[in-house]
Amino acid sequence: MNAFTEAIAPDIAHALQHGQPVVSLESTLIAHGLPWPSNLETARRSEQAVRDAGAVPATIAVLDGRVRIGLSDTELTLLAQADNVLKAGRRDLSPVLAGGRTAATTVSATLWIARSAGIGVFATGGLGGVHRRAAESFDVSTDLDELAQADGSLVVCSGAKTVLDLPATLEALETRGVPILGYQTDALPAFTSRTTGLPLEHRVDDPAEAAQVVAVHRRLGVPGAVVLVQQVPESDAPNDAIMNAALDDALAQADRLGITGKRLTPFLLARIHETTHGMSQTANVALIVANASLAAQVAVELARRA
Ligand code: PSU
Ligand code: MN
Repeated sequence: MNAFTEAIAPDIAHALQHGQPVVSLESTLIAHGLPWPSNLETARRSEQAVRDAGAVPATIAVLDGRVRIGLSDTELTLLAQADNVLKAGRRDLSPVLAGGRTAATTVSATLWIARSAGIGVFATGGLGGVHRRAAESFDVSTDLDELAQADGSLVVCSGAKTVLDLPATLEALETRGVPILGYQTDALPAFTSRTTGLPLEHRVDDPAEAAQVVAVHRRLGVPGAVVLVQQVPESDAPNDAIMNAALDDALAQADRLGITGKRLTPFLLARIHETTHGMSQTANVALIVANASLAAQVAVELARRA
């Protein structure tokens, strides 16, 4: 029994009770990261990718003041379509629940809820991190602090979002003691870009090898999560020059409009999706689904070892 026992959908509760693999999925990318109807399609495809790999998907959100772990298709649709859905990081959870509000959960909130409910594997698109010019703005995502305290969790992603200061984000993860494993890569991917050229020290080449690292991390009791990063599939990777131009344009536009704080990431993603005529969006969807699949494959390996 824990605070979220009643929040868990029956199929997920059953899987957890029997030590079967479960993968949690965040909802901010549905409500704020992708436009309708591609967001709903992505949410459905991610869940299907988890099932196809032999695990149970657990999409997490807050509906009418209640944490929900596992959403029905009607609830997924509501989250994808509604325009009054809040974006909740970990610190927003208590006020959102107390106020009976509906919110999508970011990496930090989702990871915290998932771990509290006993779900140890999580998948997303790109992590939040240190924003450009953070030295003046202090804009550093709570995602990093949650990664530092999410003991024993595995987080599968495509690195951090290109809109961030990536070398600084890597440094911040190092400071917090968060190990990063490249999945079939020796460099940090940056979301829709296959590489940043920033070297990673650790690499694994299949799900069993990744599971082995997580198992050792858990056994030793080293604090924090393990991050597993993979590149966007080659066939869906957009042209880097076009993406960089779109990013510069989006950053300048955000500057002109004075958009900062938690509104910044959704604004930049939407603007880049627009100016690349969907190219970045196609890549964004592809990497999210691929990460859900990889997370499930590692979750299956972990369950086999338990
Ligand atoms: N990855 C995506 N799309 C997103 C996000 C990540 O592909 O929308 C979200 C995640 O939920 C992440 C959040 O936790 O952006 C970070 O927001 P901020 O930079 O405001 O901390
Ligand atoms: Mn921020």
